[in-house]
Amino acid sequence: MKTVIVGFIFPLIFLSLRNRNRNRRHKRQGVYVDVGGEPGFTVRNARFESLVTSAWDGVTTLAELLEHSCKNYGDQIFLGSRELIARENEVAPDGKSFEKLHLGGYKWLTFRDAFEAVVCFSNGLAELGHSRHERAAIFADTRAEWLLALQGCFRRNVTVVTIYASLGEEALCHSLNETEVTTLICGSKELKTLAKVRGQLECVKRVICLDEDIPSDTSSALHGWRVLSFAEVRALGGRVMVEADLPLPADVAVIMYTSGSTGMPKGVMMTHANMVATISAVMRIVPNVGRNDIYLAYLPMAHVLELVAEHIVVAVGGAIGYGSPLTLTDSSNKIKKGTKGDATVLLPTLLAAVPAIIDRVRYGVLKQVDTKGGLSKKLFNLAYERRLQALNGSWFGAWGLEAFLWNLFVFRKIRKVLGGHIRLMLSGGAPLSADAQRFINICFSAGIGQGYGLTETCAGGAFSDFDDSSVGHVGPPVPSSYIKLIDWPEGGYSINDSPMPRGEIVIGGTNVTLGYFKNEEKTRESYKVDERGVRWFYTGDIGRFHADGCLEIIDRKKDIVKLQHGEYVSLGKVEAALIGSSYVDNVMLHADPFHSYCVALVVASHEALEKWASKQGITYSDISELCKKEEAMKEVYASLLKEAKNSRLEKFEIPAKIKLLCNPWTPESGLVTAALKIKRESIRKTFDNELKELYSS
Ligand SMILES: *[C@@H]1O[C@H](CO)[C@@H](O)[C@H](O)[C@H]1NC(C)=O
Ligand SMILES: *[C@@H]1O[C@H](CO)[C@@H](O)[C@H](O)[C@H]1NC(C)=O
Ligand SMILES: *[C@@H]1O[C@H](CO)[C@@H](O)[C@H](O)[C@H]1NC(C)=O
Ligand SMILES: CC(=O)N[C@H]1CO[C@H](CO)[C@@H](O)[C@@H]1O
Repeated sequence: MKTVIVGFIFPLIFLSLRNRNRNRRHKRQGVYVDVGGEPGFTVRNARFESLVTSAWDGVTTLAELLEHSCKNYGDQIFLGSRELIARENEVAPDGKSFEKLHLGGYKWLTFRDAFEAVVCFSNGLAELGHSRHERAAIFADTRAEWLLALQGCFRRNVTVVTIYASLGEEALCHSLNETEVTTLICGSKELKTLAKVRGQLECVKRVICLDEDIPSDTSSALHGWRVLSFAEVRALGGRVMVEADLPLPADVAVIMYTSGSTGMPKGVMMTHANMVATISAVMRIVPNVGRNDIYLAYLPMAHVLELVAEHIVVAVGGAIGYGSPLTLTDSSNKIKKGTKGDATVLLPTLLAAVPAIIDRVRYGVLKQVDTKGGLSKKLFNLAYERRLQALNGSWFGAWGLEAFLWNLFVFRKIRKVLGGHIRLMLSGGAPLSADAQRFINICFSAGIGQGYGLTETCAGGAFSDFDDSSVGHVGPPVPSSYIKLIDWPEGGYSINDSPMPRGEIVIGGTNVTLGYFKNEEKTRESYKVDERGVRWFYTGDIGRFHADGCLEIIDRKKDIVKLQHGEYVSLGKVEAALIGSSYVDNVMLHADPFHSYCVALVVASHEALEKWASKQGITYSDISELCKKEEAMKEVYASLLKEAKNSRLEKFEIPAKIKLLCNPWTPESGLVTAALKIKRESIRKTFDNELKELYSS
């Protein structure tokens, strides 16, 4: 999905003396600004009169940013990776076997080591014959070598193409073909995928594998390609002296392929200036990020949020420890029982997360509390309730002895799940629910600010103040962007609406990217330059501005469908209501202009459904059989109706029929994006028959 919503969550301990929150709700954070281009209602960050471009003298590119930090922070630790002690197979009672990892402590590179590795890699790239006009691609999981290879390419003014690991083979070939990549940088896992599509990739000449052990079974399938390891390229570069070939701010740093909800992914061209502007802007509004911070990196680096977050840590001289979503906590899937997860070894102070991961942590905690039951459950609920009430008044007013005691006796153990030192969390991919925000506020003693941005605007957009505890909005524009609302008459949104101006969100400023690679038409559709030279990107999202200058996302243009009799249905709004049912793991509402009612595909929550079935005494051989049962469908539908009623949905908004599905929608299946947003087009295609059935029966 092209939208990357960026939410930031910030803890409060270090801010507790700055009692600025009492009048927070009435303080203006964004102010009206006069701009060129299409008429609309435009707001800028109240604290910065002009748009921010760079926070440092002489730093205008990502290559300069790294060099600057390596000079300043030389012997400090910088990039850490965990040692693999053992890979083991654990066999579950049902005979399935799972790979478990036994991981050791973090091994660190200092800033000096890292810079040396970057320079050697970049020299090696030149030695291999990669010319400056050719592009390189990185197709790998998040790890230290990812950042080193990226920066190595930058020192040769080589544009790097990034591809989500979950994009699928066709999209992978399309991206590599379109950008005529000659050097492909990947992990050994990805080599296997590449071996399968070798025949479709004509431009690729060489492959650099980030792992030492290149699987031998792939070598014959990769015929014609030169395959080297990262260490070999580094060693090659260490033996030669090659003058750096540094980029200019206007040169394209990254072509980031984003999984569009329709058709092939599009490559967004980001310049060095774009990236530096966003990094500088975000740093300015998040004070106190510094060299003592430790950041746990595990989200995909092909995601602009992660790329920006890691470079903020680079800029301030902090440390980055690498992990993965499957090894994050002690109870993560791939962690061998009795050994430690990434967070408990690293003890990070900063963390980025998608709301789905925050929800997973939240459900984990609530489940544990539930299982314990008795007094400790009562205590937790009491503590949670007290803190919630306190939060409702003023976040800082609530920071007293009582809070201290609750934290000491109830929440301290919960904080330990993520190491116990988290000061600041970044959340991206989707809007964070108010419940999840409160959960982090309370259980992790962390204040939450939410933000909003897109790959096309280089993650620039809106960003709420870090000590703002109100829910439901994404804050004022970041200091590198203007946010404009324009009328959308067909959808019934206008900037003259009362009580707040509403309309399509258009983002302008330093951070707006150049457009889509080799796609003039789509670029012209979504980007415009006004008479004053400011670039604007049309997001297709619908928002409204609160009186304090904070933006709230209320809808999406594409997600509003007109039914046969002319009523407009907002798919996202209805889905958000229906997903409240405990039986629903995921849901997609389908509406079209040829019918007067809508229908829904519902992925059942196995746990809730099985619990219900055992209560009812319903027998079934497996969960897929249970999902097919008429009673199950009826039970789920009844609970959807209840949710719909609670959310006051109109009759035409409520699905007239539903299909209960059993298999979860995962990024691997291509039905949701890496950020776990549903991909309507793919789901529609996959369940075409089911949808037809729903309309015909
Ligand atoms: C960097 O590479 C791009 C694309 O090949 C080229 O247009 C640009 O002039 C180069 N920049 C410098 C400073 O040579
Ligand atoms: C990529 O290019 C090759 C050769 O030009 C072609 O055979 C293949 O179908 C292309 N694949 C995609 C997904 O565009
Ligand atoms: C918080 O305040 C709102 C209104 O300001 C109220 O509706 C809600 O019930 C309160 N919640 C708690 C837990 O006190
Ligand atoms: C790369 C890019 O789009 N740069 C523009 C950023 O915004 C400033 C002013 O808003 C323009 O002058 C730049 O050309």
